[in-house]
Amino acid sequence: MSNRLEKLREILASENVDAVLISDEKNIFYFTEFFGGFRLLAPVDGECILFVHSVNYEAAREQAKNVKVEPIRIGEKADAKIFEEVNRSGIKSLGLDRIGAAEYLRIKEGLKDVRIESLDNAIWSLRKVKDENEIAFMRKAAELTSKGMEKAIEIARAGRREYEVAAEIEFEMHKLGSNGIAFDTIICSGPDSAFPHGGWGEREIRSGDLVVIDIGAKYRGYCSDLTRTLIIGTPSEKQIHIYRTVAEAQKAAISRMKSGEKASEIDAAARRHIVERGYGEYFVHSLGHGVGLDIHEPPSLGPLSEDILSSCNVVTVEPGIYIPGFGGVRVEDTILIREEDAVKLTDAPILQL
Ligand SMILES: [Mn+2]
Repeated sequence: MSNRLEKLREILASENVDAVLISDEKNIFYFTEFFGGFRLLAPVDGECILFVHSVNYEAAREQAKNVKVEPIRIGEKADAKIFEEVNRSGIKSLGLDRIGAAEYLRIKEGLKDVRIESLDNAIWSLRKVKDENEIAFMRKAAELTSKGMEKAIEIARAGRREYEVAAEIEFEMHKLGSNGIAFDTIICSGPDSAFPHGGWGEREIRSGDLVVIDIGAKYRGYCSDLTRTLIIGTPSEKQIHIYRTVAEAQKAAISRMKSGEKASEIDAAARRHIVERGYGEYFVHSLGHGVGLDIHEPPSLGPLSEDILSSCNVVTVEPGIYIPGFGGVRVEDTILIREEDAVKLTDAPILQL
């Protein structure tokens, strides 16, 4: 953990910034192993201070690593307290991560003599390269998610409703030790499977349906992401053609992935395949995204991405074809990038049609 703070300090030194004030709860967790901090003030040298509201003070004192914990008591103004600390330590330049506009304006107003900079991308440059511990947690999250999919394949049959399937998958993952879900479960059947982010509803699954099942367990704060599409009953020619196209596109992308590859080229490899099969206009999203403490984070695998894949990135590869009124197919895995190749962390069968 302190290794992460050391790297943060190297960034501060190279960017010539005296300190960074971190607001994003996942960023705070990344550096302190504690969820529930309010702000983390990390100077280029000297002690890091974690400001916490008194409701989380005792928990923070017990759990937060590498920081001095400073309570914000009832009736105390958080901003004023933090600004006072910034002034007291002689900080003349301050980096920020992700904050809202109102808060940014308050900081500008409250720290008039301090130069403010964004260090959001610099912090992502750390977070997108997973360390050994993170990879172990993500493997576990992926394993729990794969178990959830096993359950889904067992129970998603004609006559079951989307919400029942969603509930049973989540219960299964939870029973096995998941700390929660990484995002709202997607169970979209029949024509609704053409909506990539469709959630789930009351629809009863019927024979002839495509059913898109997109799920993710969380473990120790780390997310996972897995999609399979089921075909209920006997598949039609068109369903088979679409399904094969998507599965082949995913395979084409994964086979090219390794450290040093352009993320946009990986998207292009999958997209080219789908375009060649005549479904280009129905692949309406990027090929994939980074996964970690957030479900969507850098690097991005899309046509406009400027990211270069590097060893220990964890990303999804999730081509899809969505035909309004007909239905959709998506196949997705969470993938670990290595020096010479890429491996799936999630595991679930792909239909052999
Ligand atoms: Mn995804």
